[in-house]
Amino acid sequence: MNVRRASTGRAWSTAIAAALLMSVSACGGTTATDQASDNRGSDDDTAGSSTTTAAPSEPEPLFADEFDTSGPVDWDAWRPILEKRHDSRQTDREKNVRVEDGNLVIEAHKEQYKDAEYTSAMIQTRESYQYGRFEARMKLPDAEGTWPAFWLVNDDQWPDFGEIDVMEHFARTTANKGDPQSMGYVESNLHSTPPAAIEALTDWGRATSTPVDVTEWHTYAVEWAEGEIRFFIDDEQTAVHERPDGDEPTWPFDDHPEVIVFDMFMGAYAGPVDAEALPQKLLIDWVRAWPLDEP
Ligand SMILES: [Ca+2]
Repeated sequence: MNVRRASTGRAWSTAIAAALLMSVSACGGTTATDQASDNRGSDDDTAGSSTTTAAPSEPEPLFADEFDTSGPVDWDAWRPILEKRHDSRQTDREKNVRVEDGNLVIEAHKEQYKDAEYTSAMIQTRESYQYGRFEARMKLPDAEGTWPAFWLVNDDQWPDFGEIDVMEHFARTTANKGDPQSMGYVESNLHSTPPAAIEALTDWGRATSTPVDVTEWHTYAVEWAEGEIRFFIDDEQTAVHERPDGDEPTWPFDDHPEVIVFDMFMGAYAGPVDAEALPQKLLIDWVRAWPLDEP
C-alpha cells in the first residue's frame, strides 16, 4: 500500500481542501489552482519534502464515493448484503437503497418481506483496505428502533479478524440488555475475539459513547494505523486505542484488510421499533478513504 501522508485533523482538512480545489481546477475553475498553491505555501505540514513525488497536497483516495449521481447505487463498487439481520431484511431495491439529491439513502420501511416485518439495506465495498483515514458525512434518523452504522469489517472470520465501528447509533430511549438509554449517543467501538469471555467481545475498554445531535450533519472518521486506531467526530478525536503488549490475539487489526460498510438495521440492540415513524432515512453525503503516513 502506498502510504504517504501525515495525519492530524487540521492537516487533513487543509490537504483535502487543497485536493478538492485542485479537482475544481481540473474541471475548469480559474482561481482554484492559485488558492491551492496558497494553501500549500502557508502550511508547513503539507509543504513538499520531496521533488520527485506528487505534491502531498494532492492525496489520491484509496476509495471515494461522492454519491452525486441520482439513481441506483454504483454496484460495481458496492455489494448488497441480502440477509435478515436482527429485525429487518436487507434488500437492494431502490425503495431501500439508492442515490438521491447528492446522498446515498438507506431507507427503512415497515412491510412484511419474506421472514421480516421491516426492510432496510446493507452495502459494503467490493474492495477491501488496510490502514487509512476512513470518513463519511452522515445524517441519521432518530426514530426509535433504528440502528444506522458505518463500519469496517473482515467477514472471513468474524469477529476474530476484527471489526471497527466508526459510527453506530442505537436509537433507544429505554434500557436494553443492561445498557441505559442510548438515543443521542454515537458509539465508536472495536470488536475482536477475547481469549475467553464472549461477553467481553464488545468492550475491552474499546467502547466509546459520545453525545451527538445525530439529526444534524456530522463527519465520522477513523484513522486506522499499524498498532493504533483513532476515532473522530467532526475532526475532534473521541478515542484512541493502541495495540496491547503481549496480548495480540485481541488485536487482529494489523493482520487483515477490511471492507467499508453502511447499513441500517432495525430493532434488537436499538430496542422496540416505532413502526408508526417509518419510513426513516439514513443519509450519507460522501465517503472517502485516504492513505496515512505513519512512522
Ligand atoms: Ca454527495
